[in-house]
Amino acid sequence: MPHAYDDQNIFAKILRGEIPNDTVIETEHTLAFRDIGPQAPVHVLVIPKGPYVSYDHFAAEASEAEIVDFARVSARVIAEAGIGLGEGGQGYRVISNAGSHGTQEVPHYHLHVVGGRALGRMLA
Ligand code: D5M
Repeated sequence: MPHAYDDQNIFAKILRGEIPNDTVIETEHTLAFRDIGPQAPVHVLVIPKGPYVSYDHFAAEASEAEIVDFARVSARVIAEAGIGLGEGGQGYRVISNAGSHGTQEVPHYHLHVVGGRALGRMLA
């Protein structure tokens, strides 16, 4: 079954400029912005600008340019927050919830970048 994208989801509205966001990095294919309910000192969401629902949808159907840009922006978010191991940071967690079993709330693919404190074994 193909992935059905709902263009009324809140991240689609952010991408269209209909509601504000706290942007960290924006590129041609990718937007990174602060989560509205941060669960740690660093909590940034990285989203592709294209209409992808989930990790598997994005990874299977996005162009290589979109995928590389997404990965590089995610790395920049980590580096610029000072949490990356390459910068002497103490680490972080990246997580992507998908569908009902994954407890996904917003049906536009996003990566949570979380850090700045010891996170425990799972993100609550
Ligand atoms: O998580 C969806 C995440 O999106 C959740 O951590 C809150 C965040 N969120 C919801 N609305 C906004 C706006 N308007 N700005 C920033 N962050 C937002 P999920 O993985 O789908 O469960």
